[in-house]
Amino acid sequence: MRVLVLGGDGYLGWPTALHLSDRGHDVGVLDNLVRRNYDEELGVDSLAPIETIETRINAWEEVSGKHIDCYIGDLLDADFVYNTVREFRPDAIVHFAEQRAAPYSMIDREHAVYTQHNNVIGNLNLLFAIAEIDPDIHLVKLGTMGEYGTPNIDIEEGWLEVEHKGRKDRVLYPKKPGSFYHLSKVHDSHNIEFTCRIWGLRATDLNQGVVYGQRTEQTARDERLATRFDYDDVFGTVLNRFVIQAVLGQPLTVYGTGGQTRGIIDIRDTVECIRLAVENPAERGEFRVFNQMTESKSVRQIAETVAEAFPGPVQIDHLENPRVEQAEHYYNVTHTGLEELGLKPHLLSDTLIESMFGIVEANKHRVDVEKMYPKVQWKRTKA
Ligand code: NAD
Ligand code: USQ
Repeated sequence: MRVLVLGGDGYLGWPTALHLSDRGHDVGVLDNLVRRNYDEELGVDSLAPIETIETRINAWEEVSGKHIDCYIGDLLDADFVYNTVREFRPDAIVHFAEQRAAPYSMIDREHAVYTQHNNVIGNLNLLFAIAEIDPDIHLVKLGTMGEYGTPNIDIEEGWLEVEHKGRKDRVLYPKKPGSFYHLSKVHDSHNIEFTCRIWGLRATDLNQGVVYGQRTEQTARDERLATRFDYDDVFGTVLNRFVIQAVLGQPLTVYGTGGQTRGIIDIRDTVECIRLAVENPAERGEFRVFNQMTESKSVRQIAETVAEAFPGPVQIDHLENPRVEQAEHYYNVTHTGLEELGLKPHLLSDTLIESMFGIVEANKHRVDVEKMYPKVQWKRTKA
């Protein structure tokens, strides 16, 4: 199949492009490289060095003999989006290209507006391009488990059967997101469902949990193929941060009691989930939702698992939570759709965590410890 990966220079987009290319698909990547600018803005950098997109693509061609097309441009530029879709003629478009850090979206008004504008309008430009150029294109869109929040009932895969005053209907699962970033994904989901229902587009919304890990079968083939590995308080995600903190001898930064529970997924499963979704498209008119996570863990359990796997002493600190989120809550998620398509999950294990220690050890001189501590506060009003 011809697959266009939007956000193909990012943490997940790049390894996904390689995974799809390795499996014989004709792959193109699109990116405006803005993620590299956020690093400059925040004064941080990926823990493991990453090459330019051109070097990465050339290295992949050298290693695998396979070519990846590259489109540098912004999803906010509708002409660019239309031209790229016309030129590449994809069967499927995998859409990773959004501002994805919850803390970034909560810095101030400007960052909240930027995040929602970038994400919602970029996605909308894409929906129009698909509808007007080729409505058969299957959109595989990255959503997030955080769209649902932490409701006191089981979380279903996107849809909920409701019985109300004696009548029944199937409705989109109610959303209770926890940041302006997570909200942008809710808005996207609604826009996508609308275009499936009204225009007959076909889409898969992948509500993904927090991803961990840095190496995949393909990126491990050459150092130049490495994907980014973020440790800072804005873009670093919880498990990756804890692993890095353990190796540096820094205390693990559990926010609050650590009772908050999240769905998590290994990066090797992320790339495989995308392949499965692409190779098994939704029907025309179908808005299909999968919960892309393999297990649930509380932040406290994640910290304890990392501490147990690390061969030296590890201190676990409980910081005042900079976010506003439920500390102790019910969390039970249905996530059978991708396993039914054939996903064989890699569950969190000591060996996986141990395999990450080496990458951190080799690059620990690059860490700015100051950037570990959370600075962005969710609260806006005094008292
Ligand atoms: P990332 O920031 O590393 O990658 C996103 C890429 O999109 C970047 O390379 C960026 O330059 C590009 N981009 C952003 N806005 C763009 C625009 N307007 N036009 C063109 N390119 C643009 O993020 P990631 O961690 O790889 O996440 C990818 C997707 O997966 C995001 O949509 C994110 O919400 C979702 N997701 C990520 C995680 C996670 O733990 N990393 C978990 C669940 C869902
Ligand atoms: N947390 C800590 N200590 C830390 C960092 C985080 O306790 O040092 C806690 C947070 O308070 C939160 C949880 O860990 O309760 C997850 O935080 P995170 O920063 O790892 O993840 P999050 O902000 O939810 O965002 C990440 C990705 C985002 C994706 C989301 C999936 O950045 O793109 O959408 O995970 S989910 O959480 O399922 O919505």
